[in-house]
Order: sequence, then structure tokens, then C-alpha cells
Amino acid sequence: MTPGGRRTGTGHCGKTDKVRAAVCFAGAFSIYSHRRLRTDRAAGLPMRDVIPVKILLISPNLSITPSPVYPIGLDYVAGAISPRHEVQIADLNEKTGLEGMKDAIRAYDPDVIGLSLRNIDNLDAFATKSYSSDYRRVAAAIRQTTGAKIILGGSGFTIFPSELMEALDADYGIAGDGEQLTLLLDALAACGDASSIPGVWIGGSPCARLPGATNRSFRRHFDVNSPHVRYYLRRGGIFNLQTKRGCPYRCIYCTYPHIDGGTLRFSDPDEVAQDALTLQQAGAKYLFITDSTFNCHTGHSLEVAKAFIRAHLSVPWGAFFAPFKAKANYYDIMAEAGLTHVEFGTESLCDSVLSAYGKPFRTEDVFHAHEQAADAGLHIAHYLLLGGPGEDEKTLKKTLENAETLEKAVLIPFCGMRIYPHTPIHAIAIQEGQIARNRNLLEPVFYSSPALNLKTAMESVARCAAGRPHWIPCGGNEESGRVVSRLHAHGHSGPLWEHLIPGKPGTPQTGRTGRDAEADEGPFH
Ligand code: B12
Ligand code: SF4
Repeated sequence: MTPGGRRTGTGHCGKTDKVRAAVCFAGAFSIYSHRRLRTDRAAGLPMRDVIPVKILLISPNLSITPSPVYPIGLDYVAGAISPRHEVQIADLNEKTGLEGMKDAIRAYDPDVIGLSLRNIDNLDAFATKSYSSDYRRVAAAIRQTTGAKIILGGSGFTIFPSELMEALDADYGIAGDGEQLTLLLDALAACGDASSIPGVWIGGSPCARLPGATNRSFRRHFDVNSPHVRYYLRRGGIFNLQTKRGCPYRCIYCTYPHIDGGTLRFSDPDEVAQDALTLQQAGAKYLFITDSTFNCHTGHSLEVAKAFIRAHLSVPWGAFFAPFKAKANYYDIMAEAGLTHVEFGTESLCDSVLSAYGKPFRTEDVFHAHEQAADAGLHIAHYLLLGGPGEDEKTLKKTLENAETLEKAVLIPFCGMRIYPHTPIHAIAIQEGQIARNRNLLEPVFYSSPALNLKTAMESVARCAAGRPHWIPCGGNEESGRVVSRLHAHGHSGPLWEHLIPGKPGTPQTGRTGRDAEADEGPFH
């Protein structure tokens, strides 16, 4: 048996022995153990003078709702493994599906394929779309094309490692920070024991491993000449940026502390600003900050904003914010730094429900934060998560009524709390007998408040949303994604909510352009 457990021998398409050795299977030890150590100056790390492994990192995420998402995670994985190893990124949005992917594999002939599994499903309890069967097809197509080892990673994988290792019959997986791939490749190169690396899963060997966190600073490898970068430039020019990892809170339904860790790990604000400038110079028209919650550390978020101002960044950006009461002029500084869109993770506008959800704020804070952001001239969206523990008809009514008072905001309600492992809602659902302890949750299961039927909740939301484009249940659907894509192709960028909000420029009250009318007539409502 190899460290990978299963796939030695001829492989699936007759890969050469040299290639198999390069990713350390039985014969590789002899190659690597006779090499001397040298220093990789660029990375500042000791490295072995080895045949570099060729790695193709694949993003199979074809979702366009609310817009196509640039695979930023792969930039970080590439940053960690290059220049030590040879790496290319294949984004299936740009490669036009499985056939394009197969061509890319044949052309590059990689030793290892890293598959980024981001979305598991669309979080919609009523029009559920699960992506696991798509991923099975992707893995099967890879196997048909190459004998390269498959290593899984990504936020979806971090939530469901054992389920996805099994479903995709993968060789390895890395839960948590993808930067750990360097350690895995080193271990494989040295025929060492990969099982001791935090976060690493090995196909065929049962284990229960927590996500690994890298203790090095995160290094992003953004290549403006990559074909997939051009794809996002053509489709609205939305790129993304990370300023820190982790979230110190523990809201009962949330996977983020499991994915990114509960301890905040900060990037240097000036380096973040340099990354943002690089994206701007590449042609980005809008940046989304991917942090779990941008303002959960006020000081760092302000430092980042000030670094943007110093760097004369001019590209507009948005981020997830918690609706905390902010310091005076906090949102003014953010606006000066280029923030245009605030996405509040509000979830409920009823204090008893906020408390049951474990949220670190109350309704009064939401109103306050909303007003502060609105006064700074920002476009605002509030996400709502309805029907969780503590929700009944009265609390739902209160939330929907309060939502109506949030002026000039887009409202993005989700009905039904998706049950994920490693979250308090998982334990609550087991305790209430809604799911069995050993239930496989890869196919979506939603919590339903004993005091409120989810269908009734959805009907109330549908009534609120009817004919009102600024209500976007479940973040939109594939059809609305297509409308947004069309608008992006016509030169619009960003989330485009300002076209949906009553009383904002471009809406029916103030007269619209043809393009704006296209957005309103689209299936947002
Ligand atoms: C920001 C964000 C958004 C933004 C994205 C904006 C943008 N332009 O980037 C918006 C609001 C648009 C969004 C939308 C959606 N999102 Co979202 N989003 C996130 C969030 C908070 C951060 C993602 C991110 O970029 N992280 C930063 C990067 C650097 O990390 P990363 O990609 O995970 O990569 C790291 C590791 O995962 C790993 N890695 C990644 N790939 C690989 C590959 C290999 C081989 C290896 C070894 C490692 C590896 O290494 C990287 C560096 O350490 C996550 C939650 C979270 N905390 O992760 C949810 C999350 C990814 N979203 C999720 C979902 C479901 C969605 C939507 C489907 C929701 C909806 N119905 O609208 C849509 C889908 C959009 C689309 N087109 O794909 C889920 C996905 C899992 C699931 N439950 O299905 C998550 C995990 C949240 C959750 N509920 O659990 N999202
Ligand atoms: S919902 Fe937001 S604040 Fe709460 S744990 Fe998740 S990321 Fe943190």
C-alpha cells in the first residue's frame, strides 16, 4: 500500500513511473532522499531540489447566482506551492464545462489535480440545488482523462470531508487552509506520513480530522494573464479580496468558524491594499471582501480602509458586515475608502430570535447600523434567516414588519436553516429529533422551527416580495443570475441592488434607463 492507500500500479491512463514517483508513491523515496536541500529564495523556505510536481488546480463552480465568483482560494493555494511546484488554474466557467476541462488536462498533463469544492448546495429549502452529483461527474471525467492523483479542498470540502472523500473516491483531501498542500506535497515527496499533517484526509483510510490552519502569512498568486482572469473581466469585472481569516462568534447555524477558525488571523493592511491595487490595475470594476465579517475587528477594518485611502484605490467594493452599532464616522471612513455596498448579516429583526440564533447584536443595533451606513450614502442589503429555533408566526411577523422600516435597503430572506455538521444547530436538530445523529447531511436538510411551518413562513415572504424587486428571496435564482450576467456583459458591475431599491436612482420612481428596466423586469421578483 502507498501513502495514498489505493491507487498505485498502472494508474488510470498509463501515467509514466517518473510522474508517479514525482508525487511520491512507493518508488519516490529513492529519488527524493538523494537530493540535497536548497533554499527557495522567493518563498524563503528550505526546499528539496526535486523534480517539480505539475499541479492543475480546478474550480468546477459554475454557479452564476448572484454572479460568477472568481476562485480566489486557488490563488492562495497557487501562492503557497509555486514557484516550488509548477501550477496552473483551470476554471470551468472559462473552460466551458467537462470537455474543456478534459482538453486542459490533456494539454497540461499534470501529476496532481487539486479540485476546489466550494458550493455544496444553494441554501434554498424550496428550490434546492445540490452540487454533489456535479462534482461526482467532474471527478469521473478526471479519472477518464488522467491517472493524476486527485486532492480535494475548498470550503465545501471542509464542511463535508468524509462524505466527499467517499463520494468522489479521492486520493487526498485538505480541510481548512489550502496552504497545507505544500506540507502534503513535501510529505509525499519524502514518502513521509501525510496523516500527521493537520487537515489532511487520505482516501480509503478512515479518519476524523479537524481543518488545518497555516501559521505562515497568506501569499496570493494572481496572474493577470490567466485565461480565467479574462473571463471575470468580461463578466462584470467582479474580483475578490481577503483581509483576514476567522470569526470569533458562534452563531448557531454558521459554518464560518469551522471553515476559517475561531481565532482572527490578519493580513497586513498595506499588503491588502497592494493586492487591491493589483486587481484594479488588472481591470477589476468591483471588489468583494470575502472575510466572514469585515467589521468583527473594528480596528483592523479601519486600518484596511485607511490603507486603501493611502493607496488611492478607486475601485468600488463591498463586504459582509455585522450590524453592530459603529463608532461615529466609521462608515464615512469606509465610504471614503471606496466601500459602496454593505451586506448586513442581520438574520432576524426580533430580539428573542436573535438571542436563540446566538447573534452578537440586537434589533436596536441593526437600526442604528443601518442608519449609520445609509447616512454615509452606502447601498445596503440585509440578509434574513427565517424559521430557525425560536421562530413562530408572531416573531416572523415582527421581523417582516421591522424589515419594511429599513429604508432604501435590499432584503435577502432565506427560509429554513441549513443543518451543517460542527454547528450548534446540528446538535439542536438531533436533540429535537429532527434528524438522526448519523444522518448524512451532504444532501441538504433544513431545520424547521416546531412553532412555525416553513411553508407558511415562505408564503409570508412571498407575499412581501411580490412585485417588489428589492426583496430577493434566497439570494435570487439561476434565472436572476442570468439577468445579472447580461447586465454585467452590458458594462454594469457590482451587486446592482441600487437598480432594485425604491427611491434610488434608476428605479421606477425616478425614471430608468433601458438597461435598468431590464434588471427590474428580470426574475428578481
Ligand atoms: C464571500 C462569500 C460569498 C460571496 C462571494 C463574493 C465574491 N465575489 O467572492 C457571495 C455573497 C457572492 C456568495 C455567494 C454564494 N455563496 Co458564499 N461564501 C462566501 C464566504 C464567506 C467566503 C468565501 C471565500 O472567498 N473565502 C476566502 C477564500 C480565500 O477561501 P476559500 O475559497 O475557501 O479557499 C481556501 C480553502 O478553502 C482552500 N481551498 C480552496 N480550494 C482548494 C482546492 C484545493 C485542492 C485545496 C487543497 C484547498 C483549497 O484553500 C484556500 C486558502 O486557504 C464563504 C464562507 C467561508 N467563510 O468560507 C461562503 C460560502 C462559500 N458560500 C456558500 C454558498 C452556499 C453560497 C451561495 C450558493 C449562496 C446563495 N444561494 O446565494 C452563493 C454562490 C455564489 C457562486 N456564484 O458561487 C457556502 C458554500 C458551502 C455550501 N453550504 O454549499 C459557504 C461556505 C457559506 C456556508 N453557508 O457555509 N458567497
Ligand atoms: S454568522 Fe457571522 S458573526 Fe456569526 S459566526 Fe458566522 S461569520 Fe461569525
